[in-house]
Amino acid sequence: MFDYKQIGSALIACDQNQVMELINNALNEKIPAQEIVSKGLIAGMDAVGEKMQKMEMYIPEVLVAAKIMTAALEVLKPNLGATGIKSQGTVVIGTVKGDLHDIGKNLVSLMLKSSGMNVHDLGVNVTPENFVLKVKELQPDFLCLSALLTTTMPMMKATVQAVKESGLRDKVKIMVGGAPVSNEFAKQIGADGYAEDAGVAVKRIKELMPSA
Ligand code: B1M
Repeated sequence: MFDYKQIGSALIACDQNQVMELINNALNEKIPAQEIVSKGLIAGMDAVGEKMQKMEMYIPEVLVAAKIMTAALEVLKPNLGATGIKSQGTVVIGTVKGDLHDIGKNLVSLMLKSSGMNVHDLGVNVTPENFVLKVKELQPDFLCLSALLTTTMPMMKATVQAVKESGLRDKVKIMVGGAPVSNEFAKQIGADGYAEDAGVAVKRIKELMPSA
């Protein structure tokens, strides 16, 4: 049986070669890429987060671990879902102003693309004004906001508010996600939905898609 914990240990050790070797071994053992991501990489990053909190790992090391995770996701990309299928709708996604965390957002973006969505990823530290500009320009079905810090959650509210003020609120569904975010919070700020992880994000978006 594949030992997913080894991936976490290699992430904590910031050993990219080891992470890549383990991922290739798992793929050779025909383990689904989705499981390698959730049981290996995400669980590993959670362990990195715990070490960060206890000050057993510091920002430069966490950054290296994050870069390794991004590289690992690149390797797994072709195995994460269907490609070349007809577009199922348009999504604009980004991490809100003040927040530089992008691994989770990238994963959501990747999974949405794999499920046939046309995804426009605006990156990190996106201001409410820029979200509004892109909604105006691209007229997406969904606007997805990511936040990993409790201090940047209010930016989600500010973004929903800015979309309202632009007169576009009834033209786009807004979904929020990220570790500190909850369903309650989504309701409080007037978003249309919340997704706890990338898989759920794809499912919810498909359910809420206007033509569904
Ligand atoms: Co940051 N960081 N960090 N960090 N970091 C956390 C989030 C933290 C929980 C660590 C801790 O203390 N335990 C803590 C936040 C505490 C809080 O606010 N409650 C924290 C802190 C404090 C900070 C700094 C302030 C540290 C400092 O400078 N003193 C600083 C802030 C910088 C800033 O943003 N302005 C900071 C910096 C960094 C790094 C740059 C070093 C690096 C980010 C690198 C990068 O992203 N390129 C980093 C990292 C890596 C983390 C942890 C360790 C891992 C985050 C991650 O990538 N997880 C994190 C601890 C943790 O989360 N366990 C931590 C893996 C990822 C796949 O999961 O992002 O949750 P996640 O995404 C999931 C879901 O949340 C959901 O789906 C994803 C996939 O399933 N999801 C969505 C996410 N977005 C969605 C959008 C949707 C739907 C679902 O739209 C619909």
